[in-house]
Amino acid sequence: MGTVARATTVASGGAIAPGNGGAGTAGTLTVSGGLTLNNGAVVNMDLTGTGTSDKIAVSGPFSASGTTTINLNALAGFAGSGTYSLITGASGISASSFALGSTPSGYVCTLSASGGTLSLTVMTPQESWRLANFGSTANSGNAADGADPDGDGMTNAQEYAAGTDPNNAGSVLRVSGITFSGNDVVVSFPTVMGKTYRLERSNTLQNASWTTVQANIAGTGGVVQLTDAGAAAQSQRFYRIVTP
Ligand SMILES: [Ca+2]
Repeated sequence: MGTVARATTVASGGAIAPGNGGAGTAGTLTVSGGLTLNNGAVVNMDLTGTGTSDKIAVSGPFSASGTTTINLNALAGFAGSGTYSLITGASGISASSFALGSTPSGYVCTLSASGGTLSLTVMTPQESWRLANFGSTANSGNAADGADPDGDGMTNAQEYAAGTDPNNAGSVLRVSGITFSGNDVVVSFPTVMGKTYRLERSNTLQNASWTTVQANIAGTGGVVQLTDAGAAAQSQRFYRIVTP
């Protein structure tokens, strides 16, 4: 879908966009006279399938100085999770020469380079979480959503939602303290920064009896205390903490 036979240099502020017609369509741009990326260069790439997305195929010498920004644009056929070869045939290419600019929303994108190929790995946030905690993106074995490898009674899917450590039985979402304060009950629980929580109460433990004490509780990374006003007068009351 296009060949540049001469030596190609992308200067600072200059942009290169493979594909038939450039941005908005996917294809391979062959640069047969070598490619030089100068600090501040921009590469705009459209993503569809893992084998059909934009790619720059280099033959001849390759060099990159400073940082080139790669902007990723998901087309209608974007395949999502997978590995995409962005630049091939670029002897000596290093991921440290590149920074990602815009990326598809809802995905975690990382760059890596090996053997002259710059590759893009696309993961869902949950796949990225599995990789960080279990070394695999696959929903299987210890990394399976329904598994509980640390034996704390919370499945991996629950620990992902709560932001807790699935390999540490001491890192778990639960009410950690209930104390009386005059006529009120004060409920404590450990939180994770960036997560939101809801405190619920029930007098009977019946499924339909749970009601919200407070919603949209912002995690701080520390223990949060909430007051259930007047609750000390109840003969019994139960609490649970949930994530939305
Ligand atoms: Ca667990």
